[in-house]
Amino acid sequence: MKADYGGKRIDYSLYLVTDRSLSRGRSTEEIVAAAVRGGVTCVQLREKHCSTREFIREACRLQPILRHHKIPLIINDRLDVALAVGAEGVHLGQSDMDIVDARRLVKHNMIIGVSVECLDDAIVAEQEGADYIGISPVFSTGTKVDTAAPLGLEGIRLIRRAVHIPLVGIGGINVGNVREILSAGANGVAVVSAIVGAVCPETAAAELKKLLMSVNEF
Ligand code: TZP
Ligand code: MG
Repeated sequence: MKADYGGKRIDYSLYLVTDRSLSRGRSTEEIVAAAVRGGVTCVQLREKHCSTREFIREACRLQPILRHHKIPLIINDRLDVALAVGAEGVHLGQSDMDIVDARRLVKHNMIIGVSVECLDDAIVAEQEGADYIGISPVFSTGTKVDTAAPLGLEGIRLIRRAVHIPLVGIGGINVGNVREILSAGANGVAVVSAIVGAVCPETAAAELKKLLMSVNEF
């Protein structure tokens, strides 16, 4: 489940993606701290509506918690924010900065993840030097409205056969289907509502973690 990154081992198995709108009035810091106690292995700060300053402040608030547990912080969309706070990585969508341009700026000092919506995107992402791929979406989800058609488990299998870098499924993942995602060939699952929107994010993360670990035992 762990992938090499410049000598560092990155565990993508339980990848939390934040979302203020689902937080039920709790702070992102609070949600992330609980999710870390529950066992998440990677955290992406995803801010779509706040100012750049607030994005940076939020990232700085998460860093002590994540660094204490050696959990990488990945910044969604914004390489400038990732660089400003010294985050471990950036996650780029198909309309964000090109991987090649991002890599030119950060060399191999930062993880670069890319969302892909089809097999061809995945092949290109690997060729261009992405460190991991987010398969988006695997299942339909109400959390993100502008998604492509769900790729399903067959999409994961197809991409797994074509690329070698770590794959993380995202979209509609919960305790009912988390095991299938790994069995189809993904290295991890990225979840928003299943943890952020849970009454107890710690318990929700712990339940997902337990199920993920049970796949590895076989
Ligand atoms: N990218 C593709 S689907 C998605 C993102 C950010 C949202 C996934 O949310 P959920 O609640 O885990 O289905
Ligand atoms: Mg994006």
